[in-house]
Amino acid sequence: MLIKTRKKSDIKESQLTDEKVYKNRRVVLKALGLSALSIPLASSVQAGLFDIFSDKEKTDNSDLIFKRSELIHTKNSRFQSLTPLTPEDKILQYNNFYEFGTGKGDPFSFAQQFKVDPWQLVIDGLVDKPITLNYEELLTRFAIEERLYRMRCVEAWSMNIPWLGFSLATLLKMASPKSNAKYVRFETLEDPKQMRGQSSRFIGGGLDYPYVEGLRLDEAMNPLVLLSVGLYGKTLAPQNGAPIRLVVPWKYGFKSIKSIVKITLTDKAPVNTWQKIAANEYGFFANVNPQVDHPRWSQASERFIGPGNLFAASRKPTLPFNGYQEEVASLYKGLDLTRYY
Ligand SMILES: Nc1nc2c(c(=O)[nH]1)N[C@H]1C(S)=C(S)[C@@H](COP(=O)(O)O)O[C@H]1N2
Ligand SMILES: [Mo]
Repeated sequence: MLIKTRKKSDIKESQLTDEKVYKNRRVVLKALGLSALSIPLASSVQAGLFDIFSDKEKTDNSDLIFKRSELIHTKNSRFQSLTPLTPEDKILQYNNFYEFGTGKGDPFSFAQQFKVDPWQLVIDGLVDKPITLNYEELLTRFAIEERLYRMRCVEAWSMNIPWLGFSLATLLKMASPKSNAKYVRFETLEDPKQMRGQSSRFIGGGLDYPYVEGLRLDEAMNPLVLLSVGLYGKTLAPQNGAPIRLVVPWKYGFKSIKSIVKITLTDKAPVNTWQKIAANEYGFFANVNPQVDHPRWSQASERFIGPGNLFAASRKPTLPFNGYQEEVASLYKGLDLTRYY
């Protein structure tokens, strides 16, 4: 077999960089089926994505992008009407995941090689039956359903996302919480080698890692709370929190913690990551509330990221509890939502 080889020294460094950047960009966009939206990829990700000297380039470049698999699921008929959905490419490329950097394009750029298998999710603390689930079990132990949910970031942008997953309550019941369990604490993977934001306070936005979130047990047991393992019919991409992440649709997005390795039942309220860094701006509850502004901006309306130009996204009024008040308002009876934001 004849293999055509070129010596690296045949090409000047400047040419090499340009060609590499150009080709990688084209290949990555193609792999994602992208056209209009093209967030520039960071160069350090492009390096190593593929080798311009190998023949690989001509055949298959899909290994540059994390591979998502089809997930068998049913549609939950209660949560099927939400239009328009945010297009898949935007959900995959406009992210908050500070472990990979603070820019909206950083998680997509820097998470494609993230290892989700092997994985271990542990449910422990005040439970009678601690549980450990591996990667395969996360995807096969529970009946997976599709639910279309609104997602509202505390930064006042929003999306409509077709999640795949199962109710957190199902898993918690399996673990049999003890009667003194009052809260649920969630923790993201800590792995600075894979998550660049964990190895530098500058890249990671000065947050303390691992990222921690928490819910009151009665909130956690509400059937709306989803453990998501996929979206748009396929397993999650790393930038969206693969292999498993929380989705709490009536709370600001930062509560929906990604890439979870630990769920601990406790009798004390967990201090969540954002509350820890700025308690006057981010509370424990973080219920979407158009009447309680963030100290630095209004929460009365939001920029909806739908089909069309990302930067011409439409504004719409923010709904109390993000539109889920019928399901969850009773959880907060008698609570001063201005004080417990
Ligand atoms: N571990 C971890 N989870 C996280 C974050 C993060 O930085 N780290 N960002 C949160 C924020 S602020 C939002 S808005 C959502 C965004 O989810 P998405 O990128 O899948 O849309 O993830 C949340 N979960
Ligand atoms: Mo957010």
